[in-house]
Amino acid sequence: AARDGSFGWTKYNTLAEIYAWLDDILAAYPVITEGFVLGQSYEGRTIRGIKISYKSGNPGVFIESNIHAREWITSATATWLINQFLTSTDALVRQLAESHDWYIVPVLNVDGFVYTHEKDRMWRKTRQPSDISSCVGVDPNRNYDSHWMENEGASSNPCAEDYGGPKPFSEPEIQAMADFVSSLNGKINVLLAFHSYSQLLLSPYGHTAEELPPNYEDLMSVAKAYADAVEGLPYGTVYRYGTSAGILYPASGATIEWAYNEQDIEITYTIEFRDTGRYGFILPPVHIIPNAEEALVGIVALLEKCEEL
Ligand code: ING
Ligand code: ZN
Repeated sequence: AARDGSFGWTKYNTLAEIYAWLDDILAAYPVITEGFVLGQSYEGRTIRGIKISYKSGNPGVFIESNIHAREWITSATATWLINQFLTSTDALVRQLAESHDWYIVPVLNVDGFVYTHEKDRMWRKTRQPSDISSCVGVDPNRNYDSHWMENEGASSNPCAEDYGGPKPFSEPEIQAMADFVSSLNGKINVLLAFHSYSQLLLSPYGHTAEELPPNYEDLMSVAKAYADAVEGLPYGTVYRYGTSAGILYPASGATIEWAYNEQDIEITYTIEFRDTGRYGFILPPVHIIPNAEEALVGIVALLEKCEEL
């Protein structure tokens, strides 16, 4: 648990350490926080989340983190944000924390995450075996039922890193996410999916570069607010932004695509955190707090910009 000193932001934590810390947080803030269970993973682990709500009826912000197993900076950042939303004394952070309902899942791909700690640091996918191949796992960020497998946005080869799976929602973790977000019934206004690395804000669409989303201008002005806020910090970190298919590569069946196209959540981004490739996924722990500070000022600016729309 947090009190015995095993959890912190000067190192990367295991799933057990994150869950023990989450229990401490839920116990310390019983009025403002509520734990929720998203569902069970293929290997039977519980996928947990936390809702932070200072008052009911606030606009909802959903944060999905560590859908890709090796992207450890994402859960380190998500847990740091949870702590900030509960403990920050900064007036702007407090105001923002208190005026939104936060739903945060620090580790979505729990099986893959444990596998990166115990067996293979560079694992990306889930851990469900395939019926047609000896290769294991599906790219969970290609498994949502939204333009699934269209336009070469995912691979049909089970050995590929971007394998879309045998069918949409074949992965229990992704089905659980979809069921939970749908059950919130329009209460989510903003959905952020945390990834690493590349320092990018990616908006829909991922399934095509031929077309732009209807609120493209808004998505870009909100992304610019995030990037400008990060650049305002003394670290000198630069974020670029654009649509997934436009500035990165075509990708179908991703979380933000499903949330935007099928759930009518109008503000959705994939955020690719530090760095730009020097360390890549194996980002040294000294980056955790600076990266998290960037995420915090970015999200504050993003939500402020949303209020102007
Ligand atoms: N990148 C994301 C990926 O799933 C992405 C980029 C997300 C593209 C969503 C399109 C839509 O490939 C990483 N680093 O995982
Ligand atoms: Zn990723």
